[in-house]
Amino acid sequence: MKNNEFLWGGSIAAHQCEGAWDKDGKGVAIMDLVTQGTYETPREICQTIESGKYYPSHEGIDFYHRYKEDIALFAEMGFKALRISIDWSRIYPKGDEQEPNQLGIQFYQNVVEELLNNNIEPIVTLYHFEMPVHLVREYGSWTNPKVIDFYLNYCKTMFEALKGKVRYWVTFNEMNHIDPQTEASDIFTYIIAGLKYTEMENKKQTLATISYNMTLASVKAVKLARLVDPTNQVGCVFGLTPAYPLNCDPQNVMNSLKETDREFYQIDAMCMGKFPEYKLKEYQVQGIDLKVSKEDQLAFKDGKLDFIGLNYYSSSVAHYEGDENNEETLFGGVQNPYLEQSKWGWAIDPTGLRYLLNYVYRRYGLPIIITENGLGAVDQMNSDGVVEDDYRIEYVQKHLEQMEKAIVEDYVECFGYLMWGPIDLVSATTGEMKKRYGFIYVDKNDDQTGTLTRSKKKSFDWYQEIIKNNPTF
Ligand code: BGP
Repeated sequence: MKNNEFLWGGSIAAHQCEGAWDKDGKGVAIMDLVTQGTYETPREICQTIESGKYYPSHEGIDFYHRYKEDIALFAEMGFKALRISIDWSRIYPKGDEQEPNQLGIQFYQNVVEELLNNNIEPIVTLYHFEMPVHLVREYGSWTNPKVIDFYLNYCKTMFEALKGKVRYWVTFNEMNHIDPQTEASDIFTYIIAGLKYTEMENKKQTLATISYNMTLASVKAVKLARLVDPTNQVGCVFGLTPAYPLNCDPQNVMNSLKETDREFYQIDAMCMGKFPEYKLKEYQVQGIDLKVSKEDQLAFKDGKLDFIGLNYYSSSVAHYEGDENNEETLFGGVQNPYLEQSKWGWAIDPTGLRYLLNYVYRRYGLPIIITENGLGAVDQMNSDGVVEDDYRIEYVQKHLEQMEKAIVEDYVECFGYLMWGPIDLVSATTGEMKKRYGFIYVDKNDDQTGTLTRSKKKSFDWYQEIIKNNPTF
């Protein structure tokens, strides 16, 4: 990539931190309809706004008004990069308008300017689950190819508005959780496309169509980004989970390979210049109607990614013969007896990061940036008002050690590490504030109390040292 310096930093998403959900002409996005849920039953969080519930994301951490203070703290830690997302509904409130909302554009221009003034490289995600609700209700979300055109129009507006300022773009965050081959969960189909899986008619066909249209939108956006500015570097972010075999029974090893590969077909389509034949054959057998037109074929050829963004939190154990009685984890499969889990049941597996970096790099040969990694935990302040989050330091430290091995010993081209949620923000899958990731504490609680004051956790100084001592690998 262009940078010689390793891109140390963090990742945040608009709907989890900005707040100001109905300010300055912003429309309603699907994530504005997510309220606090319980992690045991993620489906409960798919509520509608009319229910009168409290929505922590509506205020977020008020990044909308406090971005300068927050960026100053990131700069103090030594960040070289910050991944932000643009909330589509700030730019096109309903999604299908002719003219964009200038106040929305201005906000992101201000944020980007502030980052550049602090020598922080902006990495901008165009779709981190922030689709205007109007597009879901009136057009059926990504089931409708018209939505691809609305998305591209929005992308063009932002490529032009931030031309010469933003060099790294991300077309989508984690579309890979949409896979027609398996049962999906409401939470994933809801946050990605605003639709509940349980309410879908003809589930397989609907998921295949959503997935295909999003993949096509991504490759078309890549081409568009280059047309607007040939120096743009465009990637897509995937949330990947290696699935291990329960034991060396070859059948289980085979299951694990299939399970790991299951969410790779979109990446194949975005990196290999064509929608994969194996997926089309699978669709045919399952009675899913999906045709790749001549025009689409060209789009896949022309829209190959420049880099891959990897979100990594956890590994899983693949389904295996005879596991019917085992309880499923969020990532599918069964619990790994060799690994500890976070409070939210996510297996903590630093080696899985090295495994994935190798796997992805060897498959595509493209540069990779770690776009998310971190530990969701319940933080408590000590009597001096400091969060002593040694557990977070340990988590990140161990993952960084594995990342370093992948770069230095395995020769994986990895050009950055962006820790998820460097400042506490609202959790995406639970809608809660108590699941915290940050190096910076935000005084906000799920009972609607808190001053939103920022303070440094113990991990703040630790990450600052890491960045200072490791300019490159
Ligand atoms: C990823 C999302 C992020 C983030 C993270 C942690 O899948 O891209 O938006 O939220 O998961 O998840 P959670 O907030 O549910 O702990």
